[in-house]
Amino acid sequence: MATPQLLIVSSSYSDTDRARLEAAAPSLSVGETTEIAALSEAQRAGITVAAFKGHKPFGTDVMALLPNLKLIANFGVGYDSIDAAGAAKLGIKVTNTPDVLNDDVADLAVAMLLACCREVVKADAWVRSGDWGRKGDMPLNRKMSGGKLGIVGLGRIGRDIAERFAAFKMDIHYHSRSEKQTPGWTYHADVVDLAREVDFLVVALVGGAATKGYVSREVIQALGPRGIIINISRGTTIDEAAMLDALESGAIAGAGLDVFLNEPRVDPRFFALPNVVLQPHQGSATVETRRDMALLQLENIKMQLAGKPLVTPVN
Ligand code: 8YV
Repeated sequence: MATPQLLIVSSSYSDTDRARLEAAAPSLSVGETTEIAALSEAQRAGITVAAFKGHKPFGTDVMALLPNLKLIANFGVGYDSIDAAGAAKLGIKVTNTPDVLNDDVADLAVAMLLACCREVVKADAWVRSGDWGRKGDMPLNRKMSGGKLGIVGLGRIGRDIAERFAAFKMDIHYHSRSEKQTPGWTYHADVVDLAREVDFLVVALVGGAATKGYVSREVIQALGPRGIIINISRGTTIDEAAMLDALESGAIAGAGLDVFLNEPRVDPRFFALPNVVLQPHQGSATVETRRDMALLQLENIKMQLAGKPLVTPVN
């Protein structure tokens, strides 16, 4: 049997994705990076490519266990779990799966803000529980169209989100490292100023150390009692304790969250809140997009194995 060259690191690949990876090269599988140390020295030495899907750390300590590793191909646009700078120093390339998921992630941001404003989840329960028949109409909710929307992080996904909300006749404001060419959206150099200005704040930052707690207690306070936060980025980008305090005290009105600090073990304080819409990190989780992400990851792996330039390198 040929020496396994490809290490599949995930327990969550679909059968189809896994079969495609296994067809690309002789492979070995582990569920998590923490299981790599248990492979034999010969197995670890044979690995040149890792197909990674997950959010547990892939640091240089793990990379050091794979002395001939040349590529970590990440399933996902966000690669904050991987120490990409450390990988570069070890001569290891990292790739991600950008762009193919922008539509779905942006769609979910819209869905969550609409769900918060129009109380879609509560309204569904109102009908199902029979309250409509028993109690009559539900109390009125809140208009989203025409509101003032702020985006923190105007990258590829942030821009797609802004374009969608612009179609809801919203006044678009944003904060990012630098001012961008936009169709009339307002730039704020200071994220606190942005929060003070808008009704709705959508967080579309990259994850990682540089953005940890970027949406701070001060930003959350500045958003104010009518403010709603939407997060489709990473749980780390918001000071989660400060956001929970603000949601509980009414310092902000609500939140729509697809990502959490300790996901999938979400802080139970969230479960008691009537003013949040909670999603299980499913921004990119449609059949169509997950297939495209898998194919892009696979394409990078095939290029590496063929000694050709990578499609979407990040380091
Ligand atoms: C994950 C994501 O990749 O692309 C990203 O950055 O967060 C997701 O699409 C997905 O949950 C698989 O782990």
